[in-house]
Amino acid sequence: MMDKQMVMEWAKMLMSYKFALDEVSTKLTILNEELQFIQNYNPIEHVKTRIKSPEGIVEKLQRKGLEVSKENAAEHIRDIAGVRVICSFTTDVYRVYDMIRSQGDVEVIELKDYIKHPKPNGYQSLHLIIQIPIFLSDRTEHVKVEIQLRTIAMDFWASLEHKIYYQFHDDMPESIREQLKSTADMINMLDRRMLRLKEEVQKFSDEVEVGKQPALQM
Ligand code: 0O2
Repeated sequence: MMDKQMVMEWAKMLMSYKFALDEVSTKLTILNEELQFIQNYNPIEHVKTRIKSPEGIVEKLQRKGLEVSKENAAEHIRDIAGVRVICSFTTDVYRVYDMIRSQGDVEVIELKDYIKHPKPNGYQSLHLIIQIPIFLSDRTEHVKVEIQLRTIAMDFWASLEHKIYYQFHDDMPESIREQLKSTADMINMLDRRMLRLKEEVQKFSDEVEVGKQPALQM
């Protein structure tokens, strides 16, 4: 149970995470709009942000066997601020990752590639923990943000798996576990086929463009 003073302190801490999320969202919007302008192409389908609730933070600290304190939360809970970036194709996921990590004020402190190395249940995503500065009236704070990047198809799978997991926890029936794994494999195949299809279509449009050039020069 938190007293009034503690509630105020936690609210202040969460405010910093909210500002960090605002910064990351703005960065992603700028990158997407710039690419739309220059190349007429958006690598990002959509972005979702969320701040973990104080109850969620307390529960995660307790699960990790840590004392509930603001300091432990800031040090050990790295997904207080979470951003999920949904892209059309796997190539876009890595493209957005490259753009994020090359921003001057972004420090990538951890990378987990569950696309190249899916989890045993089939989960695929690229996870980053980044640290970015936020500039307050009297100080600069360096705030951690978890970014999950995945394709629309991977997101479709992960949303259903998340719901199923919360229903069964560790008692998931074997048949459900197997179906989740086999649908994850289908998702992987679908992503690869969609990418091949897109590349093939791109080749056609490039040829049309090349074919057009002499006509344009005439
Ligand atoms: P929620 O409810 O989404 O916030 P850590 O956070 O570093 O202590 P871990 O497991 O090492 O714990 O981190 P990891 O692997 O980077 O996973 C963190 C988040 O990724 C999870 O947050 C989920 O959002 C997502 N995730 C990881 N594995 C799975 C999975 O198998 N299925 C689905 N659907 N999502 C997954 P939380 O806090 O567990 O949950």
